[in-house]
Amino acid sequence: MNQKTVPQEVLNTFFPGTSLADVRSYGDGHINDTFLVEASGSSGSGKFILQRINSEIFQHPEELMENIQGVTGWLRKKITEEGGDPARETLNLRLTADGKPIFKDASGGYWRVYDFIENTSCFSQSESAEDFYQSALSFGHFQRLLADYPAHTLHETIPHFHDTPVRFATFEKAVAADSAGRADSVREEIAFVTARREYVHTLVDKQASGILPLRVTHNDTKLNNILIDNETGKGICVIDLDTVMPGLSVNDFGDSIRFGASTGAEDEPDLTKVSCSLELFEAYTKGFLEGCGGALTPAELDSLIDGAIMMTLECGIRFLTDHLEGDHYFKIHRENHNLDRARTQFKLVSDMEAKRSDMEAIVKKLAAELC
Ligand code: ADP
Ligand code: GN1
Ligand code: MG
Repeated sequence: MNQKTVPQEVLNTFFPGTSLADVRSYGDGHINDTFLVEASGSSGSGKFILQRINSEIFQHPEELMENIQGVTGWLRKKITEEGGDPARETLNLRLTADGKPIFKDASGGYWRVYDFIENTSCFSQSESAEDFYQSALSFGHFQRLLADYPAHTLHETIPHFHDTPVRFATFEKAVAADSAGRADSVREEIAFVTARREYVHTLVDKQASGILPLRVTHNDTKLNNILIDNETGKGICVIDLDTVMPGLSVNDFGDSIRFGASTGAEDEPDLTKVSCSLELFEAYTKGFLEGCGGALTPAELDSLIDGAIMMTLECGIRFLTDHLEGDHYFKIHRENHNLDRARTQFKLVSDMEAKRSDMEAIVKKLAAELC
């Protein structure tokens, strides 16, 4: 669903008595509809991020907002204690006139508003190893600040979100059903996934046997889910908190590598431009280990590379599944967009598999220095 207009009742609810200078689509997330609102008036002036939550994907938006209120409240307290600026370093929700963080419109759409964080940039590809390093510090730091968060209070906003064997089973069903009639045209990609049938269990098995601990994790650690301060160049705010849930730290690490260590865009059609940069991999690993502040266990350090390969494979499986099912999950902007995305992920998986020993050497060297 890609709704491009905002009902008046939504604006009246979040911005009563305010004249709105501008409301326009914003950002390039794949899931929610995001708008930038510029307002002036008695109940508050300034810029805001208004979002229509994708309630086909997040089926319990009120629970999701309970998570976000809890997590942002916790972060605000910790950031203040550490001498930071909570107005810029975490998301701040704007409530409705009756104190709610969410509003349901007459046609069933769910809406929320955050203060807009000014003078920041959000990158859809790494422009420099330094920016990527900064994002790693931020995601590692985020995990450290939430290390003692009461995990049992968090709702599971998307069940089995990073359960790769479940993603694999859903993919196999999509191939069998072939509801969009596309399976024959993607036999090579299907074979790529099927060849990794056993591998998809690697991390969930380690979690089930207690080798890898569950932590409070972000679960969607793309570079464009960090705001970088335009003046200092530092990663200041982790955004897109919809999937904060108990999970594996190696998946947070891995999802960042999947997206930000690639030399090409996530949807680059020319696969010769797509590979995993070892320079970017090293920059991120350094920042993540520093940001986590020595909290990772030896087993987690040992599984970082599997985190990178698994998140990339899983994301490729999800894009290919969506292509096979007729593109109902991720927003697409052109024909075969999900297929192009799946192909970049599989190219990266192959490249990381080939570079595993180089990546291992980098992790070993940095762990010895920093952990
Ligand atoms: P999605 O779940 O669709 O990815 P996000 O929550 O990541 O949505 O928001 C989409 C984009 O909006 C972000 O990539 C970022 O550019 C921008 N954005 C979101 N929240 C803020 C904020 N509080 N201040 C400034 N920009 C923001
Ligand atoms: C989605 O919301 P966004 O665009 O940050 C997706 C992630 C995928 C990512 C791929 C809730 O993230 O899981 O890794 O696209 N979010 C959800 O780019 O499914
Ligand atoms: Mg996002």
